[in-house]
Amino acid sequence: MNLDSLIQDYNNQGIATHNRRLDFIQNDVQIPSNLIQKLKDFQIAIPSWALGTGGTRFGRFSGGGEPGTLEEKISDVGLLHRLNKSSGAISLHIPWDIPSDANAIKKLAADHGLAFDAVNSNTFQDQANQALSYKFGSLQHTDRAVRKQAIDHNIEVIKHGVDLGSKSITVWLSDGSCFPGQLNFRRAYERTVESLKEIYAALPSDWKLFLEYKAYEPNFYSTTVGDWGQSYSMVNKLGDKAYTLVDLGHHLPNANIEQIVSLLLMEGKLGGFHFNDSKYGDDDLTAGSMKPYQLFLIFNELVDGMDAKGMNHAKDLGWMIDASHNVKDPLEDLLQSVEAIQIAYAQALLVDRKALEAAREANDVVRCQEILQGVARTDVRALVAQARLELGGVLNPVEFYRSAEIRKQLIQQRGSKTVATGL
Ligand code: RM4
Ligand code: MN
Ligand code: MN
Repeated sequence: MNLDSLIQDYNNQGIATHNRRLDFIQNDVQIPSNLIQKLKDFQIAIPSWALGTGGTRFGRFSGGGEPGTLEEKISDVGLLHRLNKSSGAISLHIPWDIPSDANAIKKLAADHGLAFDAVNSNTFQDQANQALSYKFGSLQHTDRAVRKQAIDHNIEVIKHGVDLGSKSITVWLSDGSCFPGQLNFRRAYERTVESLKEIYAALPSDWKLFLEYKAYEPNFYSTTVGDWGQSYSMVNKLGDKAYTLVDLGHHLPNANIEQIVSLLLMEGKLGGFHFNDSKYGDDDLTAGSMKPYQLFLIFNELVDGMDAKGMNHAKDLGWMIDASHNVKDPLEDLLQSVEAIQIAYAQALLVDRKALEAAREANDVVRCQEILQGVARTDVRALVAQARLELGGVLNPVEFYRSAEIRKQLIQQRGSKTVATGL
């Protein structure tokens, strides 16, 4: 039986239960009339570097059937999108995923209903054929020739993106220092800005540059783009097309990410997101698996801040997952992440903003908490499933993926020893 009819059968079996759950929430909660449409419009890009099993520096335990080529990666993302109808884009990492024939890759993606989200450069590793080393940094490097090599690589990445119809580049630098005294902070900052300006100058007019920050790792003493303040001050120096990108795992413990998001949005400098979750550091775990309330609070600020500026939720920011999967099937993990993001978004859309604002003005702290937690404790999964169903997706993607034994088929097709490039 083909996938479409399997999905049809599966949905038919679950529809009565689904309708009961949907009725319940519709009777229980005041649902804005455009909520389902907003959920339907909201697409989350899947990273090309997270379709295989990730590892730690201690080991890697593959589950088999990993995509060995870019074509197979696109087919995996296409499959996710076929199931959830909300993963309609892929974000490529260069040189891990260089399209050899851009037109053919573009067509393949389009056949799966996929667009290309931000392209990502990589100057945090040395490649086999590379002339100069990034051991002591790339855009900040003391040697102009190394900086030039890194700048040229970023411009190359933009060119690949143009060929694919991508509209943004994400720059994440591991530049920094491992020991006190190693680096002149001011010079490193200035050199980085200077290099970024050259990359920025190569941006097509309808493109955006996202500058991602990270507090530490692989440099353990300082990171040159270490927090949102550093990224924000740099993108301000670049121009209107440069924005800060927030990766949820890149903060020091207990950072108030929702406040950072709120202020960056207010300043018009929030460009995009890398979703994941973490307990200790840049753990790259499934979105919403550790701190679902924080994810909701972040979406609460996103919706509030975007509405304040009349922004389009689906299109005006880059929504991407950046995760790694050590012990889960990567495809199941990504389905879980997308669902968690949609749940947090749906909940944020349910917040009674007038009531919240009134309670804030009255300094009614208890009421503020009641409003937010009331929403966070509402089970909105039937709303998310309804949006998926209306788009032709699957009622419960993870359950369907298992019942259709998709991983088993992928292992049969690709073998159990394939290794995907990426994290
Ligand atoms: C970094 C960062 C970047 C990602 C690389 C692979 O920690 O999050 O976004 O491109 O990992
Ligand atoms: Mn990231
Ligand atoms: Mn990261």
